[in-house]
Amino acid sequence: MQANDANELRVGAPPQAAAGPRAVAEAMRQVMAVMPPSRALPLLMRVNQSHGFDCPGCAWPEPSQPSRAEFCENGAKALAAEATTHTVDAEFFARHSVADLLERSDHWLGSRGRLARPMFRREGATNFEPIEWHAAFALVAERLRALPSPDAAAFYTSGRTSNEAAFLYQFFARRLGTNNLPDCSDLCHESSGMALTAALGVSKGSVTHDDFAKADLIVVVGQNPGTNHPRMLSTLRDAVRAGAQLVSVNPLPEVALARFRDPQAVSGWLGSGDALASTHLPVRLGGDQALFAAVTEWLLAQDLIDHEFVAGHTQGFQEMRAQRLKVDWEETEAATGLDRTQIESFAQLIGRSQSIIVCWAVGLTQHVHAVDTIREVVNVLLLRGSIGRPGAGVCPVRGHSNVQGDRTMGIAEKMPDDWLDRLGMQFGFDPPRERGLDVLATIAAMQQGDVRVLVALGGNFARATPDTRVTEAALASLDLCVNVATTLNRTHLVAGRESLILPCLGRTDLDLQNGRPQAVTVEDSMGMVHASVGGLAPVSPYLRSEVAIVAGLGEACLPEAGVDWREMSENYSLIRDRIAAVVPGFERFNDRIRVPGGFALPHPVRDSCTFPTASGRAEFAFGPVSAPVVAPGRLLLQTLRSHDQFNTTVYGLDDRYRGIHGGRNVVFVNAQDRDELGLREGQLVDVIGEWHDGERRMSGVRLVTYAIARGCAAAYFPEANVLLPLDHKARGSNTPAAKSIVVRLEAAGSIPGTVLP
Ligand SMILES: Nc1nc2c(c(=O)[nH]1)N[C@H]1C(S)=C(S)[C@@H](COP(=O)(O)OP(=O)(O)OC[C@H]3O[C@@H](n4cnc5c(=O)[nH]c(N)nc54)[C@H](O)[C@@H]3O)O[C@H]1N2
Ligand SMILES: Nc1nc2c(c(=O)[nH]1)N[C@H]1C(S)=C(S)[C@@H](COP(=O)(O)OP(=O)(O)OC[C@H]3O[C@@H](n4cnc5c(=O)[nH]c(N)nc54)[C@H](O)[C@@H]3O)O[C@H]1N2
Ligand SMILES: [Mo]
Repeated sequence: MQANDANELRVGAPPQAAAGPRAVAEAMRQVMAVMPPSRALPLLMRVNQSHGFDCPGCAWPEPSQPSRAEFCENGAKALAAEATTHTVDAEFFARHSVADLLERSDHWLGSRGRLARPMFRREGATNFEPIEWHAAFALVAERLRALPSPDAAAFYTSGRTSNEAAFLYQFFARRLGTNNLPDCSDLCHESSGMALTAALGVSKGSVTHDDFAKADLIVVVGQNPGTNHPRMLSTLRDAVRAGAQLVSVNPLPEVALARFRDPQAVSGWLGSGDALASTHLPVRLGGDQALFAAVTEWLLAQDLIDHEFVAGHTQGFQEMRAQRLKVDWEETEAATGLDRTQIESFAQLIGRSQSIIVCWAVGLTQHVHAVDTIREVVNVLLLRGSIGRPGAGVCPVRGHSNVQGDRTMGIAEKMPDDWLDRLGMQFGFDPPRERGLDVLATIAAMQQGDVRVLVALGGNFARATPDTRVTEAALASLDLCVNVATTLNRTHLVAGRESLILPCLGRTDLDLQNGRPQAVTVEDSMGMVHASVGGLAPVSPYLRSEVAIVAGLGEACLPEAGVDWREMSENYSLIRDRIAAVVPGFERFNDRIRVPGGFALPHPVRDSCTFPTASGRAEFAFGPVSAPVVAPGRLLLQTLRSHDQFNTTVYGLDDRYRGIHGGRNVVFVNAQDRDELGLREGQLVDVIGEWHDGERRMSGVRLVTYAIARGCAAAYFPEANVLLPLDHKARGSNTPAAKSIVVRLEAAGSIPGTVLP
């Protein structure tokens, strides 16, 4: 495959502030390049408005009073990719063989435009050919029926899928008889869900948008909102203006956390913008558990504890205290790369603050000790009583715009028994109870030949998962892969001896069923559920909604299921009635989505400071504190996102906020580490992952000297997934440890090591 690189890489200094007029110009440029103004204008006027559609980008919530233009530069890129009038039609597939397409980069594939026809690749064929919808559904039904058991199929979901489509999809899988419902959340915030459920009894974040302005202290750990959740910057700016202090804990000095120029305000265009984080702690990768454990030690030693809260609401304090008072400062300094004074000033700030919010994203979740790390963060909030009241709490910032909603709808390999009971009662069947497969287990089952058919409702399984070569081989061995998608990606090409591409409507498209426009619903990162109504004319008459496609599969595969698939697909309110009967918190669902802004799902911790754990109390964690071990001469590498991508969809080759232009094939290294390793700025290196089963190599990568914590390195996802084996994953959550890869750097072209596999 071509690298996502134009070989024109230029490296400059990062800018002084994020956003500003440049961001508006970029947003406009992206949108205008791929559609006429008559389409662009209504698109931008409807995004994130109560009468319009939810931005298909990130999961950051809309404020209760959205501004007229409630979108950001990167939202605009997501909109442009979806609302483009360029199409990938039957003629395109006739012109380009699969072998040809496999040579193309992610950037090239994704920027061809919207998939416009259902396509099929027969076994052994060189090209995809058009197929009619009914024939595609019949083919899937035939292949599923031929399987030895329903568990030989797996049903993947990516986080853009609406609540309605997700609910129908999980019912379809369970009615077939399997809980094999892996999803992108397994690769993303699963560690947050595990940690929060164990500590607080609720898997979701406990703050709302309005809490930010009430906080004294906001800590952003392991997250780069300037790129990945740009609308969060206005929230942070407002909080700072209202008096909150902001601390960023990150191995990189992400520019957007330092200074923000609001593209929607005159001051942002003319002035130098607002300073955001007053403190930046350049922690080492994976050093966060040690950092928060040391903060705990300090708070305990200084007795800066909310004793009333601890006594009234928590369990495990004495055990935790005994363990954490033993924290060793020398080990802490080594693990965090920070010195004791830095850590103590941070602890002081925490000890002084009454209302603390900690935000994090995948910088915390993609580590071997991710679950323990998040529990350590929660320990600190519990000690300060900073949870379950206004202006305080946990804020795991989710990725995809409806990833949280998909989980709420039952997209998970294991749902609670009472949930399955209600599902079974609602549809008159007995849902399977054994735990299904998550993403990594699905790959293992494909390798064993136990999973033979993969259906994917969105996403890019081949590129989002670790060990690219191994995973692609596993995908290639499937009997059939079915991809419901908006744009072309590599999974569609590599997976399955037979492969189906089923083109669907996106969030921005007008979804007419039986002549009536349909709304779908989504849940944001803070548990607000609201409606989304697309308005643009679909680019091809062949497109079907995700709901209609799932219903089509249902009708073909499960005609005897005792449900009227077609009726539900013609009127999504009927699906919402079913959701209301099965999913807690969705009572009177159809009524409540008529309210602009939607409604909040119940959250016992936030609503009444009650903790639905087994003990009825919030649980302190007191297990061992750990950090990644890196041998001398090696670096710890994280994989991260550039400013010009949405996960595996690469919009462009720049990473403006880090000074990178025209290429993605880079590895960021600290100047001192570079010198100690005897390497030079700009030189081509091989990045080599060293594992128990052999090495994995990325060749010919440009070394970029960067202000990154000592001993650490960074390279872009998805390219760097080749370095990561499948068994390097978070304990407990099974999330690939994509932020914790021990590597060796070699000048490119030096003696090659063994390349496995
Ligand atoms: N435009 C755009 N928006 C997106 C996405 C996108 O690709 N593009 N992806 C969406 C998705 S699915 C997700 S999950 C989110 C991801 O949002 P982020 O979590 O912001 O994504 P990453 O780019 O992986 O950045 C990880 C950040 O954590 C830091 N970090 C890494 N390891 C550590 C660590 O050990 N400790 C600490 N303290 N910091 C660390 C990195 O330096 C970086 O700043 O964004 C969502 N929004
Ligand atoms: N090394 C490394 N690996 C990672 C990560 C990392 O930080 N480092 N991050 C992980 C994370 S946080 C995540 S969430 C996963 C993401 O994993 P996925 O969710 O599988 O990947 P995406 O790139 O978001 O999926 C993009 C594809 O979704 C399809 N699509 C887009 N919109 C729609 C829609 O509305 N409907 C349908 N049906 N399809 C649509 C398009 O075909 C597009 O090509 O990757 C993970 N992988
Ligand atoms: Mo994610």
